[in-house]
Amino acid sequence: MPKKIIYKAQTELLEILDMQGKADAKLLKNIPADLFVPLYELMFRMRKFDEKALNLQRQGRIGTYGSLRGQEAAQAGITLALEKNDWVVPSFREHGVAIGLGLPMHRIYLYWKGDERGNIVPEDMRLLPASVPVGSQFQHATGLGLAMKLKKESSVAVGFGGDGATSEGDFHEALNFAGVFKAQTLFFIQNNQWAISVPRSLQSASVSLAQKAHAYGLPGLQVDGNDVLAVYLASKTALDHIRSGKGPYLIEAVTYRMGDHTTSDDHWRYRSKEEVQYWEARDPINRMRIFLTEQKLWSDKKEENLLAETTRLVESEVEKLEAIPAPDPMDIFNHMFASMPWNLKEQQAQLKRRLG
Ligand SMILES: Cc1ncc(C[n+]2csc(CCOP(=O)(O)OP(=O)(O)O)c2C)c(N)n1
Ligand SMILES: [Mg+2]
Repeated sequence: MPKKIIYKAQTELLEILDMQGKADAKLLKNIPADLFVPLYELMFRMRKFDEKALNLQRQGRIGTYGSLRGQEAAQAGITLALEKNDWVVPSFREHGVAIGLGLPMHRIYLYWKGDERGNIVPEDMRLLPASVPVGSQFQHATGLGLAMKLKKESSVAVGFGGDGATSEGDFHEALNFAGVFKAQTLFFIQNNQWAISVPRSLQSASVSLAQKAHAYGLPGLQVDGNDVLAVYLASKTALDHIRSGKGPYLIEAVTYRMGDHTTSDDHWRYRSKEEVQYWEARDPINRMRIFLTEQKLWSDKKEENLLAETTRLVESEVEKLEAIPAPDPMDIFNHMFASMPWNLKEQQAQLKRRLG
């Protein structure tokens, strides 16, 4: 018997805005025009939140912080495509998504202050706490997506992870399971080119991360993650696909972590000036501002007002943060075990004596 081709695949890349802020007119028609300004404003808020966090860390007012600078389009595009009842399962860099969902900034700063109370999500939000073990979020997202299906809800669970997270076994298990059981899950990969100091080229020999979806029987789409319009459209397409019962979907948003991995890192030890400059020229916020200005939806005056309003918001959130009393040191023993093991009880008693 001659050999037959049993499977052929191709992976698409979606881009709408070019570097001059010009949009593909045909694709643009798929995006409600009344979202253009909100997408920009949300990215702007994320950037100001982030700049303040870095300053607070350098002043010793919060602890180690992981910046999202450069990833604002990826995070705003998906967030504004979500519906109220969708589940968000973040890793540790999705503060922009949390802001977009309405989590007050001071809660997020509190978490990065090393205070786990900042990681307690209000009950009325379908947002899981930030989670540091790389890749573990995907399995939670698959589980939630399956739960939504069994409950016959049209909600989707979105699991976030980075390029590095796609090398974890968890990622592959989650995709495999979701594919077989048609979980209502969107896997949203922010490929920011680096996993701490490990470049994308050492992460996988695949041409794209999006194509990994094909092996598990689900669609995978690559999108320009610094083009907020493209990320919105890709997300909307994926969410509609999942809501209509066709099963899970994977998006790879190609973007760049413009700063250090966290404030404990120095990215200049492993990245060149040229590389960083290349991506700075692709800053997602500047690109969208050019587009809005060309569309006559933006002006210097509007930018000035937005800056003043956002600065006020961020400052008032920092005031709220700093008005929160420090946690009780005894809390360190709580919330881990249903009944405390003997050795922790001993340590608890010791600390109590010490604190008087
Ligand atoms: C299971 C696990 N291994 C290692 C680490 C240490 N670690 C924290 S972030 C990170 C890199 C993650 O890279 P990526 O998934 O690309 O996300 P990014 O930090 O770029 O947003 C590593 C290795 C961890 N937190 N969890
Ligand atoms: Mg990464």
